[in-house]
Amino acid sequence: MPPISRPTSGAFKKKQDIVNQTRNLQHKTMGGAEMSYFRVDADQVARFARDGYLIVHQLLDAEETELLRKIAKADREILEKRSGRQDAEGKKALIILHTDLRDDIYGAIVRSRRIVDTMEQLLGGEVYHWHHKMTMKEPFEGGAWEWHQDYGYWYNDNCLFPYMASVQIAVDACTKENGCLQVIRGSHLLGRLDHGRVGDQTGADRERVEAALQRLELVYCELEPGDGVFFHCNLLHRSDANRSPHPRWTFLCCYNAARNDPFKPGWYPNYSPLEKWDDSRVKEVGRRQWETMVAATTA
Ligand SMILES: O=C(O)CCC(=O)C(=O)O
Repeated sequence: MPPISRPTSGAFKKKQDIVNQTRNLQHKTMGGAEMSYFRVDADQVARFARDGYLIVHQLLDAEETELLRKIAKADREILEKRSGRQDAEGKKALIILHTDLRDDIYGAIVRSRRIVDTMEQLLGGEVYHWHHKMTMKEPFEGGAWEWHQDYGYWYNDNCLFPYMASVQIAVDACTKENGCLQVIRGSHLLGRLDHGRVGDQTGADRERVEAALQRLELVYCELEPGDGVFFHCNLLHRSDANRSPHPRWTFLCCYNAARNDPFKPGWYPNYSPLEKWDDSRVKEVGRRQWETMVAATTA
């Protein structure tokens, strides 16, 4: 176990986060209904540069979150094609990953301005879609994700610079008990560490991780459904096995900077422009997708 465990989320911090989040919601009137979408500000960009991560509460609103949850949980492709990655103890965390974008709720979230514009601010320039995925830990069974940096292995996908980042969006509530994301604050500044095999996964050098844990703060990113955490590709992160009766599904969208196009083709896509969609399309596309799914089951 890591020697230091100091969750940051005191009452003050939580309040501050909510104040910041509220300040950064952009209000629009769409068809008479008031809609609010997240827009990152300079202070949050600076915090991301310092900490390597940024938590945004209600990145998706209640209806969008519910659409994502019910579509994902009824999605046959996820159930049939997801695969397991064994952790150090032999338990499996489940994952399904796509490099293509479709006109479904997943594609609408990946392309949504609130996320793409934020990524562009955080990474300092145009970004494109690297991949997106659902990670799933079923009650009592779901395994851990071991300590790693995403650039620990994306480096081997021919990206020269660590100009890459992800956002993890909670589909279910993510808690300490069901294996929420843990991050080592500021560890993205360590640079890329050596990685090796841990179970079926790629894990960061244990000795370095322990040394980082002695010096930097371990943060448990507990999220409500619809909350998101943006994190830098060199940020050390992990998550525990699910020891609870509650599922823990999360949706992750991953981006590469356009100026960091892989220097030779690999498994992940080379640069192609990412179409940005208005935030309102998440709901629009999600509602249509859900209606189609319901109609298919009742036909
Ligand atoms: O789902 C999780 O908890 C972690 C996923 C992760 O580490 C990753 O996608 O890099």
